[in-house]
Amino acid sequence: MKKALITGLTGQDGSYLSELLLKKGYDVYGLVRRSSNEPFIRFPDSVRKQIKVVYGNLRDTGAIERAIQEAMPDEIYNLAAQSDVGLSFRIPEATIEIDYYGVGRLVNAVLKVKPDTRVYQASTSEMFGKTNPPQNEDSPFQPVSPYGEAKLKAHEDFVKGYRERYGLYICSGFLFNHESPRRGEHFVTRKITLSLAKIKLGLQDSFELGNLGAHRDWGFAGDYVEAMWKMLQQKKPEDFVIATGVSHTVREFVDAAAKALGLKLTFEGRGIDEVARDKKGRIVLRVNPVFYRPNDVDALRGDASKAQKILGWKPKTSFEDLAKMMAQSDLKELSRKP
Ligand code: F7E
Repeated sequence: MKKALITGLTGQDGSYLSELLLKKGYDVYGLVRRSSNEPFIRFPDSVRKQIKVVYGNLRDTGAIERAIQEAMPDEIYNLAAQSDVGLSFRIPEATIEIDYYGVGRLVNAVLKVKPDTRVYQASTSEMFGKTNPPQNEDSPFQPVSPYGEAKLKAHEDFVKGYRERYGLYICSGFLFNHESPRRGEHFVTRKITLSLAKIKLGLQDSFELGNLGAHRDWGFAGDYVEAMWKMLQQKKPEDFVIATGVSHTVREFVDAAAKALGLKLTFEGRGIDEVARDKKGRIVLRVNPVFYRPNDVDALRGDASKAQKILGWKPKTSFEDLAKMMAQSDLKELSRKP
């Protein structure tokens, strides 16, 4: 039986990946941050029971080494991160601490305890930043956020660097935005579907967003964890862009999610004066500059043809189906609550 250790197990990607690996017959271990809240909120009980938990985090070398000693994994998936791009402008030091130094602690622990472990590093489209789309593995990196900077440095020093210097089997997945009903509520897609579902049910009148014109290449997280696994099953470690190849604006996501809930919205105005109205003319969405970032990536659209050719991977879920899945899941959950 193969063994896998997942850091960031309790996040969106960790939950889908652990389900996938359990289905494939893996023994799954998770490095989990101890917190006062229930960390397994995203997990069905049947899945939770099968996972072996090691408490610790990427700030703690001793905990990382203990997790590797306990699991003696064939594969490690490093999904733990301070992954909120907007927040990274406000907490750059903590972002670097986890997203850069944390990766360093992990790869050094792998070399010390079990150097034949295969490692997946969650790299990101944020590293391409201002580079014009479509972005592929050969595109230049021009990050604009502390998050993108930290992830890029981790890729250069600990993925490329440790692969070349120490022969570590380590791959970067340059994953473009990937969403699901399990997405954290502060990311834009989930904020939109949750707000619109509340508006549909009369629990809320309106909501606010920042940059409606930003383009993102949004896929379904459940499809993307398959690619992570495939990367670690190859003869040699390589890096891959994982994306749908189609991009949409934040405004288009609002529209698609609204349609899925039977709400017809009309957008009017520009910049911070833009609003969306429902068919009765009521304002349901306003722009609030508070949600703008000091520097945003305007246009991301990935070219995943290398992943298709070498891994045989391609996305299965369309943009419209993703928006519908998320909006309907939020509507169902909210309708169930007393
Ligand atoms: O923002 C705009 C915002 O926070 C998407 C992370 O998983 O994917 C994610 O990073 C866009 C940006 O994701 C709001 O300015 C407008 O242009 O959902 P997001 P992100 O920054 O693209 C990459 C691949 C990662 O690696 C990251 O870890 O939406 N936007 N209004 C807003 N964004 C938020 N969060 N909230 C708003 O109110």
